[in-house]
Amino acid sequence: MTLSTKQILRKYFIMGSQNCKRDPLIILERAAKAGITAFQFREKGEGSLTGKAKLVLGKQLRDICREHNIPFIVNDDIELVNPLEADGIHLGQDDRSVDELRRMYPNKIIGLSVSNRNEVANSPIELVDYIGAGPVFSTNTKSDAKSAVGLEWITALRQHFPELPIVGIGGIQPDNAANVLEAGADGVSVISAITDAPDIEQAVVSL
Ligand code: TZP
Ligand code: MG
Repeated sequence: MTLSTKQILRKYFIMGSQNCKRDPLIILERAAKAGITAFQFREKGEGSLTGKAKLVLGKQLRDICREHNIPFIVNDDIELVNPLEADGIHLGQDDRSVDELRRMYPNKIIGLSVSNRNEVANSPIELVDYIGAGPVFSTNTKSDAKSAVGLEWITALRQHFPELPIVGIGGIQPDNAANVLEAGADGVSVISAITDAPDIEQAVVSL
């Protein structure tokens, strides 16, 4: 069964080893079995792996995704796309340009983060497969996260782009995920809601 991009975004788990207090492979394996629909390898920030160790972990995580038929997306690590045979790449506003990446990878999933109207106006939205909107709520997971933009941002994007796949990010937990979907998102992307969950299966199911 091939999922549409909107379906892929429904429960989008993002993680790197720096987010994990337990073995990242076990966390991903459990999350995959419980029903996540996409995974993003985001090995970045304080305590993250680099070089060979990063590549080795990425391959192990990719293999878990393959086993469970879950798209494997890398976070702006362009140099990892080929060695990890990633299904897609997620770009921030300060990363390589969408135009360039689309030329390099015509058939891969390309996602782009947008936090405000100015970023939308300056981005080639027609070239991306989905947008990540946020931070919806405040988060402690990303030290340089912009300030929370609220559910209003999701609603505004949905009004402006009725058909575009949109995923919310930032501070999303089982108790507020439904609000993000009601505001117009196709799905929720989360880090700590899964990495820090006492019961991973329950967290994934209730997102
Ligand atoms: N981009 C915007 S907020 C954020 C990223 C990567 C962190 C999301 O982490 P959490 O734990 O789901 O709030
Ligand atoms: Mg980035």
